[in-house]
Amino acid sequence: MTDDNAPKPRFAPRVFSGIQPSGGLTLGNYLGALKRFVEKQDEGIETIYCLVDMHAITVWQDPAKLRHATREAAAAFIAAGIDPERSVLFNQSQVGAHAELGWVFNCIARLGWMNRMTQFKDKAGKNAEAASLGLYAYPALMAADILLYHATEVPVGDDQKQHVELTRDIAAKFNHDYGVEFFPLPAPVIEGAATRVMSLRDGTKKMSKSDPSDASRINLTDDADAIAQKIRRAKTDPDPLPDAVEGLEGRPEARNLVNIYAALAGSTPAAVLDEFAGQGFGAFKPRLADLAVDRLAPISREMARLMADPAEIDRILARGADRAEAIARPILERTFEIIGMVRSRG
Ligand code: AQP
Repeated sequence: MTDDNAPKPRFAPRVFSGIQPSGGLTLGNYLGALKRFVEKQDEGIETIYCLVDMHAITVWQDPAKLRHATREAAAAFIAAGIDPERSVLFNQSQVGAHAELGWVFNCIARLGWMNRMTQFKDKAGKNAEAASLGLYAYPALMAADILLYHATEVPVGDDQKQHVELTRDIAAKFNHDYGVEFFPLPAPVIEGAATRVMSLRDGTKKMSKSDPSDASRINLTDDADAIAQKIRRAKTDPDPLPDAVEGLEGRPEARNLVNIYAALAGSTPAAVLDEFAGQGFGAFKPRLADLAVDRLAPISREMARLMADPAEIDRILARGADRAEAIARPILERTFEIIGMVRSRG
């Protein structure tokens, strides 16, 4: 029975998240983000998913490769289970409101906040002077991506938690400065056994699509042989698997492979160790490879099928962009009114 007197949430539940088409998607993107996006869609919440091509160009992208990666990422979303009828699926640059609200948020975010963003430090590295201004401003554009839809939930991998928290700070400061309750404070949703999939070559480094070493990651386009070979060659240690999760302490590579297994199997690291305790990687890796191929091969097959018709992918993105624009534009217009911009074009 519903309680009619219970306070109504001010914002309806709405999910927004995105992935950069800055290369082919990896197992990390799949387990940390894409798989979760599908689960959210299937929970029946309104879901909006974006290929954030404007974020991708914060570091140099070859134009032909960017176009290809954007279509391929769209194919990956659909192959993984995103239904473009039930979810809104589009690429960011087709909805100009993202850049417009991004500018407004550049004027809300404080330099002190941006200076604390660890991803900028990681990506800019030692040569921060040569990094683009866009790379520095990236989190303000990401806040715009989310708040443009009044999204309340943002499924992300662990590495993006700080950016979603910054989004909350930007929303709160906007609301406070203008004396409104206009933007929701969205919550990061970081769940599952593999919220931070690590490199297969270095268990202390995140698996990343832009890592120069292809052996460090599993790509969603890898065939069964490539997946098996990368797992066989993944860095490990000589000890057998422990019988409890605490035994993975100080063994980042072992922990990573156990987490990947658990996430692919829809299980938990503890249950995986129950099954494999005492076994070495010689026994564990082939089982992990079989599981990975079993889960990923249907996705890469479907991606290949979809990529044979790029015009259809473009049509899906165009339709998604129209639907996204219909939600975003009124929110942007209201934002401009709140901040005192004259809007006289009707
Ligand atoms: N290794 C990972 N484990 C779990 N989740 C991950 N994500 C990325 N890598 C992992 C999640 O995927 C979503 C999209 O990420 P992104 O493409 O916007 O950028 P990113 O986080 O910087 O990912 P990459 O692969 O490392 O991209 P590049 O190499 O271009 O910088 C996010 O939800 C992210 O958490």
